[in-house]
Amino acid sequence: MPHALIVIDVQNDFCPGGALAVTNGDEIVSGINALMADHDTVILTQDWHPADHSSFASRHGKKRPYDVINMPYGAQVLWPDHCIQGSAGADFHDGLAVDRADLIVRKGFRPAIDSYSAFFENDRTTPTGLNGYLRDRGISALTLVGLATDFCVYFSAVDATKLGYSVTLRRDLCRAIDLDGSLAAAEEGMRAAGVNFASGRTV
Ligand code: VGL
Ligand code: ZN
Repeated sequence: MPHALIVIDVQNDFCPGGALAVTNGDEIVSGINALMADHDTVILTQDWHPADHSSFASRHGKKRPYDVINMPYGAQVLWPDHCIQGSAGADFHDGLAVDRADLIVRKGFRPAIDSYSAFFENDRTTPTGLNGYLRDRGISALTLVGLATDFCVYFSAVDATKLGYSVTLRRDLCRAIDLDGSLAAAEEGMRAAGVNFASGRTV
């Protein structure tokens, strides 16, 4: 059964020194590279925002990063400016074996809507096209790794189970932002959705 590895947002801005740094986000890179060899298909996602993206606190007057606002599609956390299209922060981590990727899915490029999940934007209905790609390739089992566990990895994993994929999360190859208990909530949400947790080898 074809099995895809989906590597979520291993980009400079989510690594130490980046605009939205995830603690120890860079620790997972070599383990992810090693895991690529075990998969038929490797897909990378890339957070890819225009400079005026509506998820940036800087676009909302007095709002601060990590405040939550209501957008037409629901609640939205506001972030520091990050992963701006073409910037060094939007590049993949230097150590990531990008050449191994079959497909790179960019997301979050529409100014008015954020996109955490690799499958749907934050209105939960606009597809990215990844589901069609996987179906066309006959892929039904996915392993997810990357950044951040409690946002983009979480939304991708839950959407994948809803779409009928068998989903395994390699928790050791993910790192979290963890805002106000968001990691515990994400883990509970993934467990409830039927995501398989694999601690895997330590890397
Ligand atoms: C992410 C916040 C904003 C992520 C992306 O990759 O988890 N989090 N944009
Ligand atoms: Zn983003």
